[in-house]
Amino acid sequence: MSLLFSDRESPLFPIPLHVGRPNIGSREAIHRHIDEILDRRWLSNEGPVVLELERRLADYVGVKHCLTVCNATIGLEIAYRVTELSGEVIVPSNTFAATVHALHWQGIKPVFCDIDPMTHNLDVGSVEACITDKTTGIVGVHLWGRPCPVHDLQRLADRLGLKLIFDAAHAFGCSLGGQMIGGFGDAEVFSFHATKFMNCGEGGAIATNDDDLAALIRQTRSFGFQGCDRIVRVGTNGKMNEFSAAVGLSSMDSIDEFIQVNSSNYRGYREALADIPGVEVLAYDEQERNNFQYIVVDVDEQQSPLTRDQWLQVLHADNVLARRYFYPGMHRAEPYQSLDPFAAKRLPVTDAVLRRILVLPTGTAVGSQEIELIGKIFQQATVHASMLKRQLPSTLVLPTAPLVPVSPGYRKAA
Ligand code: T4K
Repeated sequence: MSLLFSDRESPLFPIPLHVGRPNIGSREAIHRHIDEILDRRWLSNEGPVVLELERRLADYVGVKHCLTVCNATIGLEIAYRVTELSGEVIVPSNTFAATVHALHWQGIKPVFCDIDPMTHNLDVGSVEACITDKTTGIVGVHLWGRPCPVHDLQRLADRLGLKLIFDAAHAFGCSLGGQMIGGFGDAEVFSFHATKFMNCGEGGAIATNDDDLAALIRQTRSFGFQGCDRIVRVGTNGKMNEFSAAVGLSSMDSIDEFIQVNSSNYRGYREALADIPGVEVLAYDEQERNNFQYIVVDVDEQQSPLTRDQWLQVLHADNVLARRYFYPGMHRAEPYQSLDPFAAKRLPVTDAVLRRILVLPTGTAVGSQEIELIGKIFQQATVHASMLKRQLPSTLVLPTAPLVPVSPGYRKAA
């Protein structure tokens, strides 16, 4: 029920607006691919659609190898394993669980280090301060698609003989200094999950320019097989199937359109929220290529009429299901909190950033009309801030129910 529009009995948006509503490419292309896949009776194991997608991805990114996997989480596990990470690895806490779980899953200790307050990416000074004689690598996350300080991290890694992996789950289609993300470090891992602007339903890819590493990745994602019945190393099942690759190919066909929509939404949001005090849509560097897939709002509670969590409640009441990625941080998630209970002491910037961020819906399910209405919610809430402040707690108790679609309207939604 809307907290702002008292003339309305239902929320402003009858159908919820999600942050991660998938972009859908050409249905005809997907159906055609699926028919061909069924005719061929070749459904997985490096089939022709997967191989075509890998060629397209590698061309787009400008890397020698872009090896598909069933999701980025497994992709990270494989990347960590083939680069022989062990002992301790430096990683940000302000990331999705997968970056960190994939380390712990393989018996590696994640050591959280702090981030830069402007970029939200690894702070090189903090990385260096966390290094011990057990450190074997650094994992950077190109958060929101904005690149890490790649060159400084590479220099540090080279100097200390460390491996450097990038979790590029958010950064497909983004560049640094004109070079596409995918070609940096030892390997970079993309996500093509349903909620990513380029998606396979579930999927991901490991990009690398290293031929030997690529060969290891191929074996590792397929049980360690070399050829038909020879197993040469420990492996897993990380293969992408043909149906996911078909969705990925149609997504690649529409990639320019998806980026165009995201970019226009980004501009729309910046305009719509420009006059709200203490509320700022994080900027992308327009000298670079961006995918604009995350609309990240920074709330400065000293200036803003409402706290970040109050904004969240106001938006949710009108069915704008904004998220506070990646609150409260992996250092406060189990088992990491118990394993390193004092991590927060060295993460003041991480904690501050995690309290300020709100992510708004975008993608092809959102357009200028929705953004205009969301702008109106912010404006009205600013006008009625005193009333809302009396009504709403300043910090939010997390909902226990998942945000799962139930309305029949979903069937019709684009
Ligand atoms: N590294 C980083 C930095 C990442 O952000 C991620 C994933 C990974 C690694 C691992 O990548 P994968 O292994 O997933 O390939 C979502 C995504 O599930 C997750 O992939 C993504 N990051 C993360 C940032 O967002 P949740 O838990 O916030 O939301 P989820 O999946 O429930 O979806 C969000 C909303 O989207 C839902 O409330 C409803 C809507 N939705 C979702 C799906 C799946 C739809 O409308 N349709 C759909 O099909 O994690």
